[in-house]
Amino acid sequence: MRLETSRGTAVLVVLTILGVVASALVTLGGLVASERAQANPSLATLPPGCSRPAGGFLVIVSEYGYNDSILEGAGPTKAWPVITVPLGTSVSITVCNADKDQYHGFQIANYFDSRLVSVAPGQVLQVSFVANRPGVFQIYCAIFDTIHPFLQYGQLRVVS
Ligand SMILES: [Cu+2]
Repeated sequence: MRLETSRGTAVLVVLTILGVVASALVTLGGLVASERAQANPSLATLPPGCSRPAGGFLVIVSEYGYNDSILEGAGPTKAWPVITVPLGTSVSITVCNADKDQYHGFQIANYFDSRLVSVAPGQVLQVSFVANRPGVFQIYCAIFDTIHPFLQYGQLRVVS
C-alpha cells in the first residue's frame, strides 16, 4: 500500500516536471519565433519591384512561408495568409520571392491554377483576376520546396 502511494507520488512528480519543462519549451519557442520574426532578414532584402499594388495585396514568400505563415502558426486550423474580397472585385496580388536560394510556388484554387507556377529567388510575380465566383479558395504552393507543407494554408475568400 505504501509502495503504491509512493509510486503514485513519483509518477505525479515526474508528470509535473514534464509539464514544467514542456511549458518552458513552449515559452522559449515563442520567444525564439518572435526574435526570428523581428530579425527576419527577408524583409530587409525585398526584390526590386516588390510592393503592394494599388488597391491590391502583397504576398512575400520567404523561408518563413507566405507572409511569415510558419511563424504565424498556419495549419489545418489556422488559415494564413487570408485575402478577403467582395464578389466581382478586380484582384491584384504581387507575389515576391524573398528567399535567397529556393523556388516557391503560388497557386489559388479555381482562380490561378491552370498551370504550375514557380517563383524564382528574387522574382516578383503579378497575379490579377476578377473574383467572379464566391467561396473560399485555397492559396498554396504546388512545387517541391523544403517548407512545402507549410505553404498550403492560404485562403482567398470571395464574399457576396
Ligand atoms: Cu512547395
